[in-house]
Amino acid sequence: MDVNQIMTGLTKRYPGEVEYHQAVHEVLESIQEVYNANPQFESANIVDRLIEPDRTLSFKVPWVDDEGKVHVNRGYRVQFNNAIGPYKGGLRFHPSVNISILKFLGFEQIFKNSLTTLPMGGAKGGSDFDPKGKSNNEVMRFCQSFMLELWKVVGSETDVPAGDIGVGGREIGYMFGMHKKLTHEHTGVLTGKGINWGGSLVRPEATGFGVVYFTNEMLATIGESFKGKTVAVSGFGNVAWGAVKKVAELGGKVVTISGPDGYIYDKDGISGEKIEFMLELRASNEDIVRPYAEEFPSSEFVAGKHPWEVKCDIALPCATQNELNKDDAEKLISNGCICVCEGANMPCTPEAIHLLQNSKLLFAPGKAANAGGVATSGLEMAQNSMKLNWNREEVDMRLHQIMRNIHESCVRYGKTNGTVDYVKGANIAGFLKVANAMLDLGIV
Ligand code: NDP
Ligand code: 2IT
Repeated sequence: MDVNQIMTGLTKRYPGEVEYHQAVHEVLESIQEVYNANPQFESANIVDRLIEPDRTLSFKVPWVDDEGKVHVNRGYRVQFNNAIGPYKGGLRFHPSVNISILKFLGFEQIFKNSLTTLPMGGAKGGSDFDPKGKSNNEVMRFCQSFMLELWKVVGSETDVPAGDIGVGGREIGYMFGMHKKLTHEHTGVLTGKGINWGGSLVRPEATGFGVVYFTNEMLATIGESFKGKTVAVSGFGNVAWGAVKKVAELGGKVVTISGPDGYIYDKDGISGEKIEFMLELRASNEDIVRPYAEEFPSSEFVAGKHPWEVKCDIALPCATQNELNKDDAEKLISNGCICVCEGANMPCTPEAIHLLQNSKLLFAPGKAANAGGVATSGLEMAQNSMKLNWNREEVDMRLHQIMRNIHESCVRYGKTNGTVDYVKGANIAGFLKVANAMLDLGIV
């Protein structure tokens, strides 16, 4: 495999799809050694077959607002690879959504899902619909219109979407309701469902919990833990909320959360009722964190900035892609940070990752660290298939074990000169399972 040549071809075929290029480049760089050492991969041209999605669907989503005005958004589903199981991956509703972002997310999802050890292929979808400021009824009508197209290509054994930015339990409910009406079936076609209609306990917290379980495993390799550590978190959505909750439980002190308007610094730490307040903030449909500072006097709001300038031992970026750049990495390093673990998908820029890895602090990529969300989606699918529900302890125990296993796989494939390159480890471990499955299945 010649990474430069492949990247030149990809960039020429899909000009301007920068996030997609970024994600593919990172994976190819990490796997090239293993790929080139196993000629059977090249004989079956696994690399060209892996970087091209199986199919990319785009469709029109018309909907009517509360004033009777008609709007049109774009909807997408990128079904990337189903070698090891049905397509699986979230739906993102955010005005920034475009095909490049969904292809990057779908591509990452292939390796992440493979790492979970559960039978799930990779996919992603969503829309440039902006839920901000929309009424409940507007969100419902949008979700229904979105599903009127999506239902043609999804199914519990075909493609199982879930949530991501802008898509939580409410949106999954409206989409599931429409799917049920169209198909006459009550089936596990989506995950992240409500607990009364097929959902799994722990799924809402699972991504954030998983990030913290994974970070704990990393810390243990240097004889450390969360106890007494200062932790900076970005975002205030689903992933950030779960992460803050678990860090507080393990004795760490989370001092920041952030939104698109800036960040909150809370010197006393974010725990107890403050964590529940995050949920209220998120549900307000306003998408601002500033009200937190008005509610809790121990905190201050810092407008228009990222939290990475705050002195911390551990940083957990949990908001969105490319939110932690080279300058941020420099600040973290000079402030003595010992571990950066990605809760969001691709939150660190390539330059930031390079710096963090060279500085020898612990760094883990999202596809390993945030896999607890989709893993618990896999556990929800398993419960749906059995028509049984596991209790909270059972799901949490399985999630915890999966995160330990992912950490072990990263160590196994990423160990170099006494340290662990978690990026390399995650990419190689995720790749091998999918590539070997593709070899077994022939050229399809
Ligand atoms: P949510 O919609 O619940 O929260 C995302 C939050 O981050 C929003 O409040 C969003 O605000 C905010 N945000 C967006 N851009 C920025 C920014 N530049 N700085 C600070 N905050 C920002 O989404 P999730 O918590 O579900 O997703 C967060 C990340 O985790 C994403 O990268 C997602 O792909 C990833 N992820 C999610 C999983 C899940 O199970 N939900 C699983 C694995 C990964 P606004 O909308 O106004 O931009
Ligand atoms: O990025 C992700 O892994 C998710 N948004 C969760 C996907 C899922 O299918 O649960």
